[in-house]
Amino acid sequence: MTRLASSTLTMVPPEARTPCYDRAQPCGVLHLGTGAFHRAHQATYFDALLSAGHNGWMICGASLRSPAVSRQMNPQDGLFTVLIRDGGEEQVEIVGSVAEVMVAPENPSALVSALAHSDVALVTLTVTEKGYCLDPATGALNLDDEGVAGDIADIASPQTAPGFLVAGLAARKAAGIAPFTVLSCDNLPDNGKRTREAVLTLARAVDPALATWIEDEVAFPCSMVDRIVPATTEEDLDNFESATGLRDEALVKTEPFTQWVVEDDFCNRRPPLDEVGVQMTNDVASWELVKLRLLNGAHSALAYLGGLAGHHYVHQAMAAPGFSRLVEALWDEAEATLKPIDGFDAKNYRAQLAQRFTNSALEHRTHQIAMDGSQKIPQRWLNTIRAYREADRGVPKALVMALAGWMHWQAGKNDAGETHIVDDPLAARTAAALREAAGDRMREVANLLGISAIFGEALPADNAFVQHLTEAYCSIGETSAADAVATFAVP
Ligand code: CS2
Repeated sequence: MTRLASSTLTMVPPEARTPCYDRAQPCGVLHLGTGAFHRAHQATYFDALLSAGHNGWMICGASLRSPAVSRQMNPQDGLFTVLIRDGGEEQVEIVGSVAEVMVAPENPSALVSALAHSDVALVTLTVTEKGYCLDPATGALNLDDEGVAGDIADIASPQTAPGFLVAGLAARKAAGIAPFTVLSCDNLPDNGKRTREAVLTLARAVDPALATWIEDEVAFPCSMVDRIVPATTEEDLDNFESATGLRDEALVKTEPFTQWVVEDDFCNRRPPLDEVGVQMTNDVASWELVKLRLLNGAHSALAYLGGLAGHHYVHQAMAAPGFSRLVEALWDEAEATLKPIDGFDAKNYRAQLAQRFTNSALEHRTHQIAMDGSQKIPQRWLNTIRAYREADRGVPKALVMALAGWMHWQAGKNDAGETHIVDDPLAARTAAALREAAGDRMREVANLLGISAIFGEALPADNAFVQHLTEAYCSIGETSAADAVATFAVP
């Protein structure tokens, strides 16, 4: 087996784009969470930047959990393939912007030293929603989280993303090195603000003077990221190997669409990302809401209802009876809660989303999107429902149906009675809520709504909402998710 690496780059098919720049240059970026999304998104923008001759913007990657990514990438000198798929078409790019990947748990202080290196001007993060250790309902740092408590007890050996940021910034302050900019690239509303709050809360708990310095000196711009990146399968790796003779364990597959909107607020050198298609703006929040409520909101609805109905992939769910009608209704509800943005055309955006969701070449698994729902649904659905209710528009039926789907998903069984794992940090809580209700559907709904870390206090007290939700939940229970969606009547 021949691995993709600098020495085997010549074996890559001639039509593939390969790095045309000297890769032996400083890492201006340190990235936390070098998973598939980072590789198909931010790493491709930095690859374009380096290709355009902007030196010093290689990425030093870090995995905060498993060593798997380093085993995939380090033997390949950080190189990896991006397959861009659209229906029957495929484009191949070899990306060279990642220099190496460190494994934080193996040597936390090595990562802290890397964060303190003066070449690093920017720290980017894709650690998923749960990686910030926030309370999903309030967005504040969860001080009861084990990792956070560990960081407070021993910040020299951090475990969490906020912990590494605090330790890295502390090391820079101590060495008299200017701080890096912290750029969150996760699907959270106000991701920069939330990251800042989390870092400040943690810093206050370990060293108040450091917290003041961070408050005064460090920029935490918000950003909106968008590209659909399904998890790579063994089959993808095997197919690439049989076509090229090269094994690429770090290969990622994605769609042609990509978008990155970044708030123009940097405290250290700013990479000229605007030259490679990044939208620099001062109104990221509006873009973020559009993306979370329309794209991610619909994605999660397709994941739970589609997953319950037995659809493995998003494009299959989109083609099943009633699903695209439900998605359109969900978009109507979500759109009603958004304020207009200059240069944003909701009709085109929705049409483009519908097309992206039907890209069958992506094979985007509903179960992948269903992961970590407790961390996702507050910003994807619940804030939308609240805004809709506050504007006196009645009860948003499609969002409520989606939420009823999420509730059924927690039982770990689909319409056909096949079991699935509820992959979620709060899975034990949702399971206990269902168990306690002993099969009484009204109580199941009430118990799940009682998990305030997800639902807060106001929504569970909203009677009209609870009544509609209970009806939707019962209708799925009495028939099936497939039927409930097929017969979903657009109000
Ligand atoms: C998806 C996202 O897995 C999920 O929750 O909704 O990863 C989605 O594909 C991206 O946000 C698209 O930009």
